[in-house]
Amino acid sequence: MLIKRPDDLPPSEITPRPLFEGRRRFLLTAGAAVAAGGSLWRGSPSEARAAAAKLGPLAPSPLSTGESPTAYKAVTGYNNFYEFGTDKEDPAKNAGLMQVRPWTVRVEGLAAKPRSFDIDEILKLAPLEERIYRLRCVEAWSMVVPWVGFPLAALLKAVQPLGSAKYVEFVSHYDPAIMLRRPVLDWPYTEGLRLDEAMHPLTILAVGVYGEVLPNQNGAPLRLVVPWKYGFKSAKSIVAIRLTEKQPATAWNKQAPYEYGFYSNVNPEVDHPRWSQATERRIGEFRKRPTLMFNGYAEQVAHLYQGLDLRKNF
Ligand SMILES: Nc1nc2c(c(=O)[nH]1)N[C@H]1C(S)=C(S)[C@@H](COP(=O)(O)O)O[C@H]1N2
Ligand SMILES: [Mo]
Repeated sequence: MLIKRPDDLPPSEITPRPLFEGRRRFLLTAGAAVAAGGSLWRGSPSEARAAAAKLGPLAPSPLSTGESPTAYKAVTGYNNFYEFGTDKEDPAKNAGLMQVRPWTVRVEGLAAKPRSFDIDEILKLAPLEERIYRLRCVEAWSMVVPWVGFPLAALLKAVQPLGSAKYVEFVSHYDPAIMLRRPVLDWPYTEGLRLDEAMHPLTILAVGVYGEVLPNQNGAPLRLVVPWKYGFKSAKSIVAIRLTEKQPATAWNKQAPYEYGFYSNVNPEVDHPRWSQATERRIGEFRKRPTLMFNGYAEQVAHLYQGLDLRKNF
């Protein structure tokens, strides 16, 4: 986000992992078919997968978009996870070093019953669903991702937030032994939501993608997904979730406060200071498409921001 503008990134910059070649094409559990176009980015008949553990069976969610998911190899090979490098292909190359078991998530702060959860305990809190969501990166590209997860609200309710809790802070794992030490961001990566945004039924914790356990580069074993906000709000590899009274600091806002606000709702009318947010390039497509208000989720979330000046609160 600091270095390259989206339009400077040709698809040829991304090398597909040889791992995927010659393996069998995966069929979506929920029955949605990956578009079988010729290009790498649309998914070809020879598209193939690493052998990850299957999750499911997963009921299709009414909250899913009807759009075709972006190719598996783009979803899992074109990533932003700066702890593992700032190029899009770095996370897939480097995140394998991260140990995702055992994994503990502290859910703490202003709650009646704050406590730590083992990841396998979290998996049993609520039924897993497939949620096919649009993901709009602040860099003006987008994808459609078939996440597997459950509402964040289920985990928050388990600790009983106090009336004084107004915000939720998310803290990503940081291990300097295997991650970038250069302070590109103020590690650990942190993010935040208002409590009502966090409790919204569209807000999920994802543990899988494409019907399988989340690859490390996508934020294993547990990452946030907030589909109406720019992708950077969706913190990966979460180790702590904290209920707070004050608006938490966030990694990108600390890094460049005039460029990345706390809300970061997808908004075609409010440009990033260095580029337009009016259009986006869907990975796998050539022509740009218009960016939709709240990434197309206005009907479900616009009410959260009534009376708020979205230019000031960008
Ligand atoms: N910890 C952490 N979380 C992160 C990031 C990151 O660099 N570190 N990048 C964010 C950005 S900019 C985007 S667009 C999404 C990308 O998620 P994906 O790689 O699963 O598509 O993750 C977000 N979560
Ligand atoms: Mo992003």
